[in-house]
Amino acid sequence: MLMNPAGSNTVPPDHPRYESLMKRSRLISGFKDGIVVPEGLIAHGRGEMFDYLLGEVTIEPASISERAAAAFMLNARMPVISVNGNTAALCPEGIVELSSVTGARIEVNLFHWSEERASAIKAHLQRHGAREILAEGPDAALEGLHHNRGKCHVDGIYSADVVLVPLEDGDRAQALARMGKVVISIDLNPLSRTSLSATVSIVDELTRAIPNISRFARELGRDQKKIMGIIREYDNSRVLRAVFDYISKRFETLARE
Ligand code: PTJ
Repeated sequence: MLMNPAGSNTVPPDHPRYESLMKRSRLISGFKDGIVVPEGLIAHGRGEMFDYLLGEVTIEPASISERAAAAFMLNARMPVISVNGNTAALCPEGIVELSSVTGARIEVNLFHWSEERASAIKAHLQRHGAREILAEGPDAALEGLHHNRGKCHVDGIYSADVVLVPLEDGDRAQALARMGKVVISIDLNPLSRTSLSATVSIVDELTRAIPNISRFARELGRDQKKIMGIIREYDNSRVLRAVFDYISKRFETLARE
């Protein structure tokens, strides 16, 4: 039986909702440690709801996006993984692994900015093996976002050509897209502005998506021909249509059972 990181309670591994309860537990723990904001707990609930619609599995269209994400990141001049409170709490080891497989920088970017939280998230990622992390002292602003949400680093997403944004706010995803970057989103809501404005929309749960991208990146290695082929053939509108189709067919099937 694993200890529940949120406190003294334990989550029995044979509980049918074990995985889900452990994710909540990680977020509550992150909230108590000043990593996750209260809004992050609400955002997670919304994500859980969409995950139910997908059947809590990586569906084929998401897998196609995850493979494309790996290809774009491997082909990038400067790939950056943007990490917020929820991402750091849920998947720190996965982020560190993906950064090492793809050579992407890790940058802490927050919707609800505070220097203290950026610092706490950086320390949390370092405890999970991350070395270089851009966090405190942002020195740039995303074009068109003249408030805290625009804060970033010149050596991070500001100059990146490919940016992975898990659980991103729509305004910031759109600002990055307007700046001409390849935006790879991970968002369980296929209707969010983030999913609709990304170059590669991964409609999958974060802790499934991140290791999947790492696996695809490892498989692709330095096979430039394969990488370029995947990039050329990738069609994000087709992927999003396939997600809508999957959800509606799943409901049609359930309705007939
Ligand atoms: O740490 P901060 O200050 O940067 O704030 C982070 C949050 C998540 C609070 C902030 O970015 C925010 O408010 O995001 P939104 O606009 O609520 O969007 C979050 C999106 O992520 C929603 O569409 C959710 O469905 C989705 N989501 C939530 N949990 C997961 C998820 N998608 C994939 N995996 C999840 N675990």
